[in-house]
Amino acid sequence: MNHLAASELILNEDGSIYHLNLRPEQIAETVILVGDQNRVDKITQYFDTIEHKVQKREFHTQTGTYKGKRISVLSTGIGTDNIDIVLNELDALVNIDFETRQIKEEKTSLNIIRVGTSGSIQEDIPVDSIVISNLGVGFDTVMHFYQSEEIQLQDFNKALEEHLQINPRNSKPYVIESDASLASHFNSSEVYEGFTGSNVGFYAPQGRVLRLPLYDNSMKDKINSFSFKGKRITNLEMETSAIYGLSKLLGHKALSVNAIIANRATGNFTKDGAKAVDNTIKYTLEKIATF
Ligand code: R1P
Repeated sequence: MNHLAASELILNEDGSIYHLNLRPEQIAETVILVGDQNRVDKITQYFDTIEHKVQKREFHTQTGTYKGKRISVLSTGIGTDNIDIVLNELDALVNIDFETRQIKEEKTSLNIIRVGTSGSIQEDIPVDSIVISNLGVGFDTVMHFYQSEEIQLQDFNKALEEHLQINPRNSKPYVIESDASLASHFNSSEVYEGFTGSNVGFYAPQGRVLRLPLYDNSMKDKINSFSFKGKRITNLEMETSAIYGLSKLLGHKALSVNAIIANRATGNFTKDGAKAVDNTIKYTLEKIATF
C-alpha cells in the first residue's frame, strides 16, 4: 500500500496535522464548521464539557460534549480554498494512519455541519431566518481539480450553464446535494429549504458594486431567476459547495445551515446579527443532539 511522503501528508513535530494542528484522538465524529474563528466559543458556551482547544492561523478548534454527544467545532476562515485544507485534513485525521502513513482499510464517516452566515437572494426569505441547504452550487474551482463529475448533478449543471451564460474564462458552476439523512433530520417548518450558491469572493463574485464595475451586470438577476426541477437558488455564501463536494468524495455526511443576515433582493441587513447566529447555533445543536 502507498506510503504518503512527508511533503504530501505533512505532520507537525507533536504528531498533529499541518494546518489544523490536531491529532486523531482530538477530533469527534460530528464536526461543526464555522467561518468566523470567534464563533467557536459562541457554540461551545453551550457545551457540558470541553476537552481540547487549539488554534493555528484561522483554524480554531474545540472538542467537547453537548448533551453527552461528542462534537468538535472548527473555524475554516473564509472561502472554498480553505475548505480544501480543512476537509482533506479532517479526513486524514480519521482515515489515514499517521504512524504508518497509509490509508486505513476501514473508513470512518464524519457528520460535517456548517453553521454559517449568508445573504438571501430571494425576497421571501427574510433576514434572521435559517436556511438549510439541500443543494449547493459552486461558482468556485475547487471541485474541478478532483475527479468529481459523478457526484455532480449534471442536469442542473447544464441548465445553469444555459441560463447564466457565464463568462467562458470563469469556472463552470457545479451542483452537489447535501447528505439526504442529515437534510431530512434538520428540515422543519421553522427553517427554509435552500439551494445555496458559493462564490469565490464577496464583492464582484456576488454582484456587489462599490467602486469597480462588474464584468456582467445581469449575473445577480440571472442567478436569482434560475429555476430547474422546481428549485431556485436561495442564498449566497462562500463555503458550502466545496464542503458538499469533498465530503461526498471522501464518504462523509455534510449539511450547511446558514443564518440569513442580509437580503440582497430587498437591500435589508439584520439589526441583530449576533441573535440571528445564536438562534441558528441553538437550532443546530438541538438537531445534532437528536441525530
Ligand atoms: C463573508 O463575510 C463570510 O461570511 C459567510 C461567508 O460564507 C464568508 O465566509 O460565512 P461565515 O460567517 O461562516 O464566515
